Amino acid sequence: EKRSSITLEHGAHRLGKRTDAQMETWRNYGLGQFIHWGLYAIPGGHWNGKYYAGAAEWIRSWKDMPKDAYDNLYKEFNPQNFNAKAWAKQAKDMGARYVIITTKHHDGFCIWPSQYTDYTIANSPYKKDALKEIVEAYESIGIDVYLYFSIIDWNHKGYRSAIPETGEEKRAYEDFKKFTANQLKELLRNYPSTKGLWFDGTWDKAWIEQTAFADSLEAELREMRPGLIIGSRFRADEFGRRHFDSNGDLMGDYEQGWERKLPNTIEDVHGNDWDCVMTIPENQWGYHSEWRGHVKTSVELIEMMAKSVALDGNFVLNFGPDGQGAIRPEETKLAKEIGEWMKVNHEAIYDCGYAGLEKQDWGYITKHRKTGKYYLIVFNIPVSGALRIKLAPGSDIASLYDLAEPNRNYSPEEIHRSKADGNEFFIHLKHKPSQPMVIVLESTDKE
Ligand code: FHN
Repeated sequence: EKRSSITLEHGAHRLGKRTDAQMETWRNYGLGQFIHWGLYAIPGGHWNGKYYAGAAEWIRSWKDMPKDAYDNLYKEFNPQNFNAKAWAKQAKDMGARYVIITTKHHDGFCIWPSQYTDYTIANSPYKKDALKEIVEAYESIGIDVYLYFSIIDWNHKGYRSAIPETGEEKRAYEDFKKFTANQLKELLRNYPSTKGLWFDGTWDKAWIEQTAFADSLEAELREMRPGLIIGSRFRADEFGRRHFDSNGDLMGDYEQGWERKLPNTIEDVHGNDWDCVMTIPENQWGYHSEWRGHVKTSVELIEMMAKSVALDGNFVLNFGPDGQGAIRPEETKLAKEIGEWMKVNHEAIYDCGYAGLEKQDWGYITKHRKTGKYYLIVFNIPVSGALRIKLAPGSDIASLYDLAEPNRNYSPEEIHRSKADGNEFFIHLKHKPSQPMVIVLESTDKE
């Protein structure tokens, strides 16, 4: 519900979800892969033997990192182990249906040969267009590609986080705006098969003030590429509101605010599409050679994915290949484990969303958007061994089976129906699985 309704020129231009086919595809992905790959992968969170405790892709901003040294790293960018086909194959085996790749992070280094700056891969010893290799490899294996683009650009002379009203700085920022627009159009021209832009680095005061410019640039980009998908991080409204405009309406096609965190209830997502982008360690996106603190397990990640889908979102897991282009063994192991689970259980994730049933403590319930089947994704088996489920009034269980064992229906002895509340059932489990399990429930619901 709208909180207020003032007239906005640069607020949301659409209320409610997009209903076109491209967005429908996006909504149904379930699982995506994020890749942060750029010059920061070379130092990998260290400089001169010192450990940088921040996110590896931010190392340039560290007091112990000489800026000159960082800005010359492109002369060493020559990833000999980079194999886009191997990345794509691993993502596919994990079960990812889309990838978001950093074309340019805050440092400004472009992994495509942009004609608008010299700070690109074309001037590195690698020379080749890595972005093109990535787009081709992923698409040829059936994974849709989205382009991450940082508005913050520490390399561009005109970039500022804040600018005065007039004067030279202001003029230089105008050049920066032009440059940004040029690069975005160049990306859409050069990689016409990609599906959307994933914006980042849009929180600076200077950028927030570019309301009209950003709004018209977004319109131009959308016009260039009908169906293009852009999230809520690109622009602010005329009152400086980001993501949600001054009326509380979402700007862009989906909410991009779920970074390293998840909503807890369906109310938290306000009926919008959304994605959650998640790191494997606590806060490292680019390659850091030494992960400290908690590193998530595959079961934790699968749980986050299930929770995302159960709340109508996509889950996007980040990978940070190293300076030679190799994906680190820890990530490879997790991708493999998630892939093994997905091989058996992907039906509970793909093309599924919010089930509309009461949340239960044992896990998450998703619902297939076409078949209407419910998937009970179980993470915490109660000591009683009985899983409670509450169906819609008047509906009954038509069939119940484990996704891993579709030919064995649960027997009547295993399903207890509550007498007091006819829609409440208890499913008695005979075994405790070592992995999160999925039970398929077909109900007698008529929709
Ligand atoms: O500063 C970046 C960070 O390095 C990383 O790219 C994440 C990914 O969503 N975005 C920014 C922080 O919000």
